[in-house]
Amino acid sequence: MNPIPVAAEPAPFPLVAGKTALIVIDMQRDFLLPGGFGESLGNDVERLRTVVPPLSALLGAARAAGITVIHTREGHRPDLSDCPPAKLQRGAPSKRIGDPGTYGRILIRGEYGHDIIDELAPLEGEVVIDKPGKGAFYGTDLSDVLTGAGITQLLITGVTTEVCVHTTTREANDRGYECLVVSDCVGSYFPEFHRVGLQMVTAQGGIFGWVADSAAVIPALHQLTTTAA
Ligand code: C5J
Repeated sequence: MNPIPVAAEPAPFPLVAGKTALIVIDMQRDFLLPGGFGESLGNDVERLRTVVPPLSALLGAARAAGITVIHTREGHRPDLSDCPPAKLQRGAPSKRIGDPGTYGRILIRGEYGHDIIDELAPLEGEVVIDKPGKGAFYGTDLSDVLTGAGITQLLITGVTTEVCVHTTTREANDRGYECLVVSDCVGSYFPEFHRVGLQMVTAQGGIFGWVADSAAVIPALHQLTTTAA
């Protein structure tokens, strides 16, 4: 089947049936819930929460189209053995990874706050990648999962635009994946970082990939569904 072109910057993005995965990055309670880790650092979590409705709609369309869905969670083992001291010691001294927070120990696997928000909870059979770093490839088996599923195209969503979304997009681009960052399905605590982060993806003819909004991607996913049926 021919790729379905998605209207995107800097050029149409080729959506390829059977070779496309939706990546949902770090939509975790620690980052998104009022009273959580993100808010305790002085951030306005509402900026991230604007991502939830369009991302829910995109996730629904991706599931209906039968494309591979992969969720990620940033976090660490309870003994912090996979958290480099440089990461642990940086940031606000009052709240550090592993400290007790409103939703359990901050960014520790198995804690309530580490898990994905209810609205975007993974379905049975969807892959969840636990990552110790900002990029989803570092220290994980994401490469093996994508290679095994024959994926070449990534729809990248989640938080935050300039940190984990950007790092993952760069890692994926270097590995040869074609990456479309969905602009209203990624979010940042900092509007300026979000805006410039998206510009950086498409600069110089798409140095890291493509950018389009969910209004452009969802109809293409519907088309994938009807063509496959
Ligand atoms: C951060 C992330 N910002 N998921 N994590 O520490 O972007």
